[in-house]
Amino acid sequence: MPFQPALLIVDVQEDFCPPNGALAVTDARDIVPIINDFLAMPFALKVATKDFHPRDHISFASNHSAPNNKPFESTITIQNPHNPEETQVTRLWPDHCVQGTKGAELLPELDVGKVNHITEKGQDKRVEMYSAFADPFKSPCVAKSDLTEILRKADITDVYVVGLAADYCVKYTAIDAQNEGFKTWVIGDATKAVDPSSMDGVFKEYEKAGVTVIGKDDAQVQR
Ligand code: VGL
Ligand code: ZN
Repeated sequence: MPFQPALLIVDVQEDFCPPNGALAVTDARDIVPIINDFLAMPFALKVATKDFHPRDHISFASNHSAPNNKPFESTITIQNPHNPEETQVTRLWPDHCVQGTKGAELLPELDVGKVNHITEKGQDKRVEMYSAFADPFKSPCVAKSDLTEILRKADITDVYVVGLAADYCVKYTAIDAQNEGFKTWVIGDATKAVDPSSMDGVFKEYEKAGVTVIGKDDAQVQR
């Protein structure tokens, strides 16, 4: 298969950014110039994803009752709606990226005109979905995006991942991309983490999964 790279821009949305984001990641806006440089390069396909929740989403602390409803702190156990035996422990967040709100919008400084496709995710209120491919349940999977199909249709071989947040949606999206059979590269300089101290653990998970982390000057888009 000829080398056919895609750029995947994960959740570069207002709610993940200072100054007004509900779940603002420190210095998140600083990665946009780097991402715009990548958007100017000849990728075969450029996709942006959006976290896109309904107001009653299960990951919002506001939809749970005290005392286990502290954003950033509390965790809850979610059952697979199709299979009570399968569960996931997940963190609660402030309300964020609610469909139709300013917080869900992509940053205006992002060069969106060069994006070929936008994939929305996290619409199913019953499950958390960090990965832009699917929710974490396996037997069966509950919510799947259009992303695999979009990448396959374009005969993509390699996926280059940038965006927010490095330790949540970027991580799960990159690992899923590799597991879907795409050679996956995370451009470390073009991501920011909710908890930077967690990144050593993330790099270990990448190694196990076969995902490669590179610097912004090491991405080879033409071969
Ligand atoms: C994300 C927390 C909650 C992300 C999305 O895009 O990394 N993090 N929802
Ligand atoms: Zn979310």
